[in-house]
Amino acid sequence: MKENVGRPILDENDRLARDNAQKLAAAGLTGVNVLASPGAGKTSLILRMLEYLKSFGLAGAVIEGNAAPSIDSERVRSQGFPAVQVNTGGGCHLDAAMVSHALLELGVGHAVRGPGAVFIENIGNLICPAGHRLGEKITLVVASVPEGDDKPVKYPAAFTIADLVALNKVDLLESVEFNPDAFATGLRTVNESCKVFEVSCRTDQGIDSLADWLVRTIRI
Ligand SMILES: Nc1nc2c(ncn2[C@@H]2O[C@H](COP(=O)(O)OP(=O)(O)OP(=O)(O)O)[C@@H](O)[C@H]2O)c(=O)[nH]1
Ligand SMILES: [Mg+2]
Ligand SMILES: [Zn+2]
Repeated sequence: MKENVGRPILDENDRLARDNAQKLAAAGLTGVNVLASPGAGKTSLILRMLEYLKSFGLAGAVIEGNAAPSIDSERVRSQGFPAVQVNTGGGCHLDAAMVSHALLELGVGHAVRGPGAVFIENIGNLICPAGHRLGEKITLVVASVPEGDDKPVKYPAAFTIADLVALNKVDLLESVEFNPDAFATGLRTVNESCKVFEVSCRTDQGIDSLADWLVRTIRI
């Protein structure tokens, strides 16, 4: 019984998510849903990807989901990229209706056209964002070294649906207890096929490889 309570809302969400996906595809854009804990490095990594896409002549824009102020969207705009803010008013995930409004505000199909990507920075939380499709083609989960190597097994909901996992802040491997093999083994128990890149937004290690994969996927 309990499982059925949320069902109609989720179906409506899935319908809107399909509309968003179609709108993005029609504009030549790939939606990337970025999931992570607070502070894992979502905005930092999105900014690196935007710079990389730009260097390849590809478009990039961001929908910033935040429970409160517009610090992240201002950070993206100050680097010269289009961004809109979605304030959830304390809510812990984005849904497809919020993204639908944000796509309009961003001017997808008009001001923002592909080929390229629209990154959707979800609320920092590895649980319920995993249960809401937004219209993305790629789900990127960002984990970071200071969070510990057990996150994939503790938060399987997010890691299971990932197409791409970025293990960020590898520059801190020397100073934090983190076993990369344990992380990789845990991840493979919940997701056999996702692509994994070890990266650092501070030293730029691994950023090229991750961005290359993204560019190739956008162009397919
Ligand atoms: N050492 C190190 N610090 C990093 C790296 N990437 C990001 N940071 C730092 O981590 C902090 C959080 O980075 P953000 O990019 O704001 O993370 P976020 O996931 O967008 O954070 P929220 O939006 O608040 O959930 C900042 O102080 C960054 O400078 C990295 O690769 N190495
Ligand atoms: Mg952020
Ligand atoms: Zn939630």
